[in-house]
Amino acid sequence: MIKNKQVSIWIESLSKLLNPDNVVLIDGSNEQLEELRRIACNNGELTKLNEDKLPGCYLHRTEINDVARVEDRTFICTPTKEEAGPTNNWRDPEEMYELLYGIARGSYKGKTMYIIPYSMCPIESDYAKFGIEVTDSIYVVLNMAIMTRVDKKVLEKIGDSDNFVKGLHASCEIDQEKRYICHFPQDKTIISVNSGYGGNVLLGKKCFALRIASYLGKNEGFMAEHMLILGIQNPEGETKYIAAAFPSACGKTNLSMLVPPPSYKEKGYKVFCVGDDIAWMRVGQDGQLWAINPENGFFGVAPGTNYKTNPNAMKTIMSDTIFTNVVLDKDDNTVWWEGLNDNYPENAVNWKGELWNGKTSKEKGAHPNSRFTAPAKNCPCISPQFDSLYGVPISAIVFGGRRARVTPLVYQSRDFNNGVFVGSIMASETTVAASGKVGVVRRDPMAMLPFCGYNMGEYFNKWIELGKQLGDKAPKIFNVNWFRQDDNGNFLWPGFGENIRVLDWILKRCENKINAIETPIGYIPYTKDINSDDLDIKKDTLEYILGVDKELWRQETLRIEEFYKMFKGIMPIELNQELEQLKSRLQIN
Ligand code: GTP
Ligand code: SPV
Ligand code: MN
Repeated sequence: MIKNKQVSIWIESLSKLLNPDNVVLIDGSNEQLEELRRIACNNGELTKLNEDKLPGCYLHRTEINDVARVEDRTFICTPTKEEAGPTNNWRDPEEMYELLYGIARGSYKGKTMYIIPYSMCPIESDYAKFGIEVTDSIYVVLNMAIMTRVDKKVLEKIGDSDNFVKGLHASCEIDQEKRYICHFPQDKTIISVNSGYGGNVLLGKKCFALRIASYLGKNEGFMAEHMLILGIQNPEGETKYIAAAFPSACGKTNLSMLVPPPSYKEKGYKVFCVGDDIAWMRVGQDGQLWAINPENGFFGVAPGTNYKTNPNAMKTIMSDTIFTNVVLDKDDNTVWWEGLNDNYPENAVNWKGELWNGKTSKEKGAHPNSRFTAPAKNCPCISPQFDSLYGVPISAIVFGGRRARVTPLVYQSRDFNNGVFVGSIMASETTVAASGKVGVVRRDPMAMLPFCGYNMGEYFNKWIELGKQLGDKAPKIFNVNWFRQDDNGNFLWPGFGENIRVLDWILKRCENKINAIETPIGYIPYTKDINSDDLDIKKDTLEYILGVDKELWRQETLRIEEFYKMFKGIMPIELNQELEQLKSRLQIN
């Protein structure tokens, strides 16, 4: 069935280990996927939704204990602990292989082993990287077929080489005590057991395109980043691209496909989505920074998605989409989630699979981390460059997080190294995207804390090196925070489509078109330069969220200093200098 030498050796050994009843090679054809959808509907893995209202759409529910990434059970298994660094969970590779093979042994008995060859990036791109995921879950096959480029040609590209990422997923008993998401960067291997949830099992996504790829990029000269990529076309018809890193569930998908408010549309602004979650970046032959989205679909947060907040996402998920852990409206066999609309379904099934009445129930119907998996091609504002073999040139890098206080709506770093510092001190309130406490402020450098596949100190050095390589062609670096709150917990900035007003300022700054106010942390806008025409926001509110509270920043600096201690001896000297300079600008010491 498989002629490739290295691939068949590996598959053979897995076959012996897992002991499946059948083996199926996935070729990406619609006939084959359609057959799998039929089987999954018969065995209850999927529910077919209303074909008139949601053509080609399905619903899936995961186990109740299996609804988010599990960071405390995610491991980087490098030969030494130092290689994984101070922020990753580390285990000895040999020990871990033994444990994982022990858990997976025989677990495909009575099941089918699906072999999925896939490409991250367009297959013909020089930047494409290939992977093969072995799984016992049809849900995984169907999601991978949306999120990546699953194609027979991938095996041709791999040939007899061992140049592919080996991914093994075994559902086992979905036992959370035996759940492990493990990465062996040196072996280009990922093993995931006892989960069926998104980021834990769609191995092309976080496991490969971020953790393994960041490690490969360290040696091959590219960066794998947790970033959206968007293009903004101005009234003159020029398109500039922005890459932005926000932690999970902090607004990447929303920003990447934002719909400009009427006044911007009238002027002729357009936004194009290149990617909503991951960017691979490198210095191009022209000396500029280029970014490519390795994915082929969106795995987006459902709650809060509606025609007002994200109309492009709504249109994207109207067909050929898999919904996970949302509400099933039994009356018309469609889906619903909190924040979709006020038509609370009364005759419904909640994410746990229980009968649920949205009018009377106090419990939420959809899981807060419920998701949609949709093809990028469905997105009305997908960029004409989406399938570009080279990606797009980046004019600005934006970091951001969810902070009720402290971080202003937007500020610009002083220069590239200062921008790397700004990325390194990112902090954000934790969200439902990972298991654990929600709403706790934690440091999440470049939104990569859970995704960097090697020592984060070394990773910071790679960023500093990148700046040196780019020289005066380096993009400008900014920080944004859409989530400032008042004392009652209300958001002060309208967000969503209105965020273009901030992007507009960012691009004007990149083109040196306007001045800004220098503060100890960087440059902030003059209030008049954030266009607030026809925006429902008071001038003093805008001033407040744009402001830099020096006392809060002095306290913040102490926390940054504490955080930096973790990287003693591995932190680039440039970043320690940046911290000292910030302290002196804030008159600390
Ligand atoms: P991951 O897929 O986990 O990486 O998340 P993401 O970064 O793509 O976040 P997403 O765009 O899905 O948004 C997460 C949540 O934040 C959703 O509930 C959104 O409705 C909400 N959100 C996004 N943008 C904004 C904004 O500008 N303002 C406010 N207040 N909420 C926002
Ligand atoms: C994230 O948590 O950043 C996601 C969803 O994009 S997952 O695929 O689960 O990682
Ligand atoms: Mn994400």
